[in-house]
Amino acid sequence: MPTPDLLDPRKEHTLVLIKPDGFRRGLTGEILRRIEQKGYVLKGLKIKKAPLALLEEHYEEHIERHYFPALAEYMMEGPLVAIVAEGDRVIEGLRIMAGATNPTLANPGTIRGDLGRDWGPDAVQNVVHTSDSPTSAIREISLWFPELAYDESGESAL
Ligand code: FUP
Repeated sequence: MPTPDLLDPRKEHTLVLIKPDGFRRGLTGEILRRIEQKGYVLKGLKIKKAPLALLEEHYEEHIERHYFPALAEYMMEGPLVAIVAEGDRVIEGLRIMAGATNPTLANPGTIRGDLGRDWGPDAVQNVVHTSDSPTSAIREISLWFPELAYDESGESAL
């Protein structure tokens, strides 16, 4: 009997984080609205203060980079919102909706282009994170939503 709150691995999922700048600025509703109006389905949603150990795992590819300490500090400035979104090609779709990493350069119409900008020389505050590949999405969802671990039987969906 499948457990109803597990994710169906036959469907595509991605992790979205509304970073602390986005949450603090009251942009959560606007970002959720965009995700839902695009037609993606919310499968997980929580407000959380990220511990350093979680960020070190989440940003494992960046941990040796010079900017990692500033990035971690920014990500721990306050609560963030973690989201699992579901839908066909949702990983690619949300990357396009998020826009370029640098919010000053991100196109208008994207989340970062419409809602973000540079705020000075410290960490790039770009409002959202979205998973960049199916492998990253599975890894990141299991980090932020261990309770939503994929149902290997493929039988369950919310
Ligand atoms: P993205 O996939 O667009 O979220 O961006 P990256 O995976 O390249 O980078 C992850 C995060 O590291 C970005 F959100 C911002 C931060 N970063 C910096 O702060 N400085 C840099 O030079 C590069 C990335």
